[in-house]
Amino acid sequence: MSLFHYFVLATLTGSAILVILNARKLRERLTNMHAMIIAMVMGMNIGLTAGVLFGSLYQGDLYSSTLISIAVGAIGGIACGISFGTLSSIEGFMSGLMGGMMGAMLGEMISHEQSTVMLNILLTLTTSSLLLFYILPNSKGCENKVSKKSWFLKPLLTFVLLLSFLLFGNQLDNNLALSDSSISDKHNHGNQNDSKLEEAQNVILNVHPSDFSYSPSEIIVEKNQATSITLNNHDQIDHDIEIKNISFQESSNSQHTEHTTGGADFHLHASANSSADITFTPTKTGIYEFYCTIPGHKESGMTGKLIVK
Ligand SMILES: [Cu+2]
Repeated sequence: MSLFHYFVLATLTGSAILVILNARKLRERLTNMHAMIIAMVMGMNIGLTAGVLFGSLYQGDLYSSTLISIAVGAIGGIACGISFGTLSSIEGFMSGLMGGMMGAMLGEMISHEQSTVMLNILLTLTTSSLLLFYILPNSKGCENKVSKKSWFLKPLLTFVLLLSFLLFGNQLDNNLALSDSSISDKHNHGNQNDSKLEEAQNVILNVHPSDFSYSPSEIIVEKNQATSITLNNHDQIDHDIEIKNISFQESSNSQHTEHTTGGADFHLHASANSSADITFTPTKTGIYEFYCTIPGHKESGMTGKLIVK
């Protein structure tokens, strides 16, 4: 459901409420036939519009869209007829039922873009049909003459109001398209981040057999740039890297902490004869000491320096 769809449903509900209000006010001026025509037109319009809406929303599931649409159409039709009496209610009910069924089939068959156009047409029909209240009583004959000079302004005003209202609804659809494109922009932005990851500064640290040292033992990286550290352990025993109190954002870690000693901020563990890597972004400059946490290794010289510029 997009904003435009909510707009359509709100307009349908508003139209039905306007019919109820107008019916109460103008009931005396309308004949039974007038009332039945209004109930039928409104019920049919509401059913058709709701049908196209749900038909296009639930494309591929005509059963559900038909059920929902005939329910909406029938309720709308009854609502439009109930203030006039039983006959009009029945008329509205059947028209809504039929409109909902036909609308759902139409919505099922047409594309999304076509359904937007169709919804606009049907919405125009529905809202314009409200004018029946003002056209029908006059056709009785008694009030048919032009009494005020401003009479021609009314249809014009109505037209302008209706047009701006519907344009507003369409704007919702455009906004949706805009937000869709901004989502894809964000997506592209995400891709840019991905390519930044690919451009990450790569640091490879080797640990040679029985050497108890890192090669190289000093690494320089740049602040706020994605950095990947690969620890290639060629030794027969496990080694790792630990850096305390370093500010960084971790992006990925192939092998997570296996034997952290308390308070460690950064940890990368490589099992015997294997390698491990971590991608992170250092967020503070400084010189950090790194070392191996396996007992005795640090003391044997497994230390190094990470300089964040
Ligand atoms: Cu070690």
